[in-house]
Amino acid sequence: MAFFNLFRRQIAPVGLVVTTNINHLHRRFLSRLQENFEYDLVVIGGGSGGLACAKEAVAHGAKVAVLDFVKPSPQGTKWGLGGTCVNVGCIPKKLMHQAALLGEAVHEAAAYGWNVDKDNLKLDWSVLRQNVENHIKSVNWVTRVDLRDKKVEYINGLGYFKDKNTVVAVMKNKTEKVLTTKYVVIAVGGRPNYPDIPGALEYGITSDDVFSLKTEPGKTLVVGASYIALECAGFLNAFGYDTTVMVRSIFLRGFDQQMAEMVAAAAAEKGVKFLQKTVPSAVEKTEDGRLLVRYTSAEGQQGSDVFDTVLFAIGRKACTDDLQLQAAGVKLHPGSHKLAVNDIEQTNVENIYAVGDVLQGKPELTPVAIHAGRLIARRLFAGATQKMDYADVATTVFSPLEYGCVGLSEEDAIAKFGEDNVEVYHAYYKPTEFFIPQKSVRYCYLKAVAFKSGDQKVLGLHYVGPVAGEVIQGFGAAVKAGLTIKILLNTVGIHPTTAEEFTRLSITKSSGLDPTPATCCS
Ligand code: FAD
Ligand code: NA7
Repeated sequence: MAFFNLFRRQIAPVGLVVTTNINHLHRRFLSRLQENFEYDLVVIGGGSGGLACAKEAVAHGAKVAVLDFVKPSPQGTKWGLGGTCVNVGCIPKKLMHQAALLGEAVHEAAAYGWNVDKDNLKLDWSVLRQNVENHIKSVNWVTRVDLRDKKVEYINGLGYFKDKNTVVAVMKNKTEKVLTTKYVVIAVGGRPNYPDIPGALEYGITSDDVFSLKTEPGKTLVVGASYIALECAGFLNAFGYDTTVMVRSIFLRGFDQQMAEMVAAAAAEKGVKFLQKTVPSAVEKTEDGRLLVRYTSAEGQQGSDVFDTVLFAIGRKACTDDLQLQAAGVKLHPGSHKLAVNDIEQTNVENIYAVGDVLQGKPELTPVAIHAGRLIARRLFAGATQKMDYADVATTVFSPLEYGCVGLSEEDAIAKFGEDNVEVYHAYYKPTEFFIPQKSVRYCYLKAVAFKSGDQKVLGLHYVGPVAGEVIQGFGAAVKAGLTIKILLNTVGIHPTTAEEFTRLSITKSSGLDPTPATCCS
């Protein structure tokens, strides 16, 4: 610090004169010193968005610190650097989904001639959990090394604002580290909600805990009917645990509802049970240590059942409570814990930006946070002007039969452009590999939502079936590039794949023709 002060007093005035002749890195260095800030950028939150932003900023010569701190869940679960996706989100979820698919594949393997003892299959939860945990720990380690190599300063402290240019990190030992900075990016993400009912916090778990449970989940109630609920219910059921999903209203709010119903029906076909139009009212411990859940239906009927695990997947709350935003003058979006930003992710305070799940009204997805985080850094430190485009972001629900989509749902397209202007091409299909093990093809279905006239620009693509994420990713690029039905149907497919079914669409919903395939096994 003494060096900085000396530099500021002795050299900076001269530096001002020569900045026209030195590169932008030196200019920024001098500007930071003149403004008396220790950092160009402090990022609060070391998850998908925060880390991407920090690394990109450093690559453009900025001096950057990232604060990351994980508060233990009410059940005491905690984890390392990297945020939700790596530790308690996408990564452990995908690994458990893969474990579920493999269990299914063993049964299929028998039909394909493999000599496997499929009737005595049993998942060893402790092996799965340990291997998932080991992978996550290795990612935590690599992330840390990467930050060190890239010269991003990592501070394992809980951040809060002292003013708009001062962030304080509260360290594990409760000491405080004060950081002054020109810019701040808030990337604190969110944490799972608990319902306000007796016993929920005491006995319930969330996605923060499920991937690292020390004892196997056993008979499980999953409360919630969206993305995380259906994914968790899917793999738990596949592992052989009696699994019930408690649905308050609809499945997969915000997604195409025809597809959402299919995802749920496909899960039910595999054994997941559903308690429709029901909410929990209390969780109590029984004498033998299990959990009695009392619930109420929409018609007011009371019921109860006993479970080993109660998993709440009822949405997430942005982690803005600890930030002391008022000290910096940052305002929350009215009535929410999230932050409203303009089209360059800037909050109402000029030097403070936000990215990722903390944003109001943006998709809560890792690649969205990463992309937007990088763009912020490029605009702040590399003179770029490109803005984040939140439209047509492809996503996949890793439910037992996966659902991938990009663009508008059928109902959103109709609401936006009118029923007369929208055409839907659809088809049921039969994946070749399903025939020998005689897997159900009842919910293998896809559709393209498009304008009715002209070349029929595609507004949305929806696919329920195997490897949905892999199928829909490439089509996501095509939709971004302005895909039309004309181009889609003029694309030669790869045979025999399920993705090629998009290129074979010929039946429109409005025709009323049967979209089931005519042949049994082509
Ligand atoms: P996060 O990754 O949540 O990172 C925020 C970090 O900031 C955390 O480490 C937090 O502890 C820390 N923090 C909070 N407050 C402070 C503070 N005051 N000071 C310091 N640090 C703080 N997305 C996908 O794209 N694909 C998927 O398949 C997928 N599956 C998911 C499955 C589950 C079960 C869950 C829960 C999420 C899933 N997501 C998925 C969503 C994805 O994880 C998030 O969109 C993404 O992690 C958001 O990144 P972020 O940077 O906004 O926040
Ligand atoms: P979502 O998408 O916010 O969904 C929450 C689900 O929980 C939804 O089905 C809700 O039903 C239900 N819910 C909400 N509150 C309650 C209560 N109190 N009781 C019962 N059920 C309730 O959250 P997710 O956790 O699935 O996913 C969040 C993001 O993380 C997602 O976008 C992914 O990108 C990753 P509703 O439809 O409101 O009746």
